[in-house]
Amino acid sequence: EKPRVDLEVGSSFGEYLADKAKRVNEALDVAVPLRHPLRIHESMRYSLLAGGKRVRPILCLASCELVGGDESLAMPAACAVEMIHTMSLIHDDLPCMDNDDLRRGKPTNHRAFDEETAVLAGDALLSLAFEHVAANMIGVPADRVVRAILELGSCVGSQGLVAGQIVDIQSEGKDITLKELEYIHVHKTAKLLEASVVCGAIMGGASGDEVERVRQYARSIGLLFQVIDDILDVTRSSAELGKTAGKDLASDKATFPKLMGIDRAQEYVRELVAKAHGELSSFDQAKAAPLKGLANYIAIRQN
Ligand code: GRG
Repeated sequence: EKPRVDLEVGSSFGEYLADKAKRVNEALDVAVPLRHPLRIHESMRYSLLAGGKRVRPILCLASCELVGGDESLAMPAACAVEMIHTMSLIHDDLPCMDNDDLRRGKPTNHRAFDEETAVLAGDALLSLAFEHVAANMIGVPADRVVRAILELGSCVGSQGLVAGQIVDIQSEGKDITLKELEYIHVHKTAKLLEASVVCGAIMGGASGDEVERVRQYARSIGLLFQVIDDILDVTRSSAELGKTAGKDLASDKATFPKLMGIDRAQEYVRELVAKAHGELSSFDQAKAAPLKGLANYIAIRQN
């Protein structure tokens, strides 16, 4: 039987998101002050404060609160995951990678500054992510900080984001299987979402069992994020072309709708939302509501 999940997101959840994003933005603004050498800090701030949905830091804060921690305990880790995400976007847009001109509705970092500065801004943001967590561990036991740093490090490196990116580059123009596509997305997208949720729980004082359950939740929403991205690509280009066969169904790029069909991809979305909700069933349901809402939000997002 197909799982039935209500994908409605109420207006109070919209307020929750806006409120959390506002505090994340304030913390990021303070975390990267404009100081000497001005150019590198301008470049870092340009991309970091350029908008974006702040899904990863909000997941981190919500996960901390799920296990009874105060938001403030997870704010440094929340900033760190957004710094890592932003660095990956800056590097992904470079001429040697995707060579993109626009990001978050603005010229990409290397267009607004130059290639050298964009590479360095990414490097500096990656390094600052770790420094920021270690420097702001006030009130958090050291073992939690070490475990969070381990999660962050492993999600970025050659078993994480970098692994996904290199396999993606190597698969360009080739036919790939659904398993290979999932490998790319798990590493490029899901690993950082997982680290965001897990770091929040660790900072909030979660037990080993609780960490494992939020990790499973995060794995489902990580995949969900990418299936939705692929569906949006198809529906957006279909709308542009005024027909059902969108750009991605026609192009070489492997996507979930292309490999499994659009109907099955939409069914997969519902299964992943149900699985994510299921992983949270043993927590206090009032405290689990934001993470459930975030799974719904990812499933119905339009950008
Ligand atoms: C980590 C050293 C190092 C290198 C990075 C370039 C690279 C290796 C990896 C690419 C990672 C990448 C760009 C993955 C795509 C992630 C993704 C789904 C981006 C869109 O995220 P949203 O929708 O964007 O949350 P906003 O702008 O809302 O934050």
